[in-house]
Amino acid sequence: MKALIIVDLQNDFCPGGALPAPEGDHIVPVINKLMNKFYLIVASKDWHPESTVHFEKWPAHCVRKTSGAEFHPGLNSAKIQKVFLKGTDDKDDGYSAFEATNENLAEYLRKKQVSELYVTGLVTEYCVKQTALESLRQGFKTFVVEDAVQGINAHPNDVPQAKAEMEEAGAHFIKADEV
Ligand code: VGL
Ligand code: ZN
Repeated sequence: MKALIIVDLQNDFCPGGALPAPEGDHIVPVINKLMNKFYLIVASKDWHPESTVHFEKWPAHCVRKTSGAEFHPGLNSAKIQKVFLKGTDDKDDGYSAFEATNENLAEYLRKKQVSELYVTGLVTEYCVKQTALESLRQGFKTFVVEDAVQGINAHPNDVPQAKAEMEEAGAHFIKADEV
């Protein structure tokens, strides 16, 4: 069984948001189409309290229940079976979707007999990377859909370096059309 995870495809990580990936919105149609190839689709949301140590490193973003924390309006979110909320603690970053506090992602996937996880969303060098690395540690065969992720790329090597790290750890990079 394979599952699709959409990491943090929220307004604040898209152009016009508080912490945007410059082309974050470009992956929305790619993911909408990709969803047709999966029975099991889950997503994560960065879901921060108003005040958190995380905002000492980053501009405030994805504060729970604000419009910045909503999914990008173009995303076909009706197809998402479960949303995992992370970064909910005021004392840590909660980058990985496996750190969700409303429900345990690894247990959820195992219960659904998932063995392969396809990772998409925002942003490549933080939450996508940490989710993919933890997925590998949890024993899932892990694919990163390269035209369905986007980075902030504050330093021009950030995204290439993140990809190298994921590959080194055992992640497979594929294109949406190849899924
Ligand atoms: C993220 C930075 C801060 C992400 C979340 O979703 O990748 N990046 N919080
Ligand atoms: Zn965050």
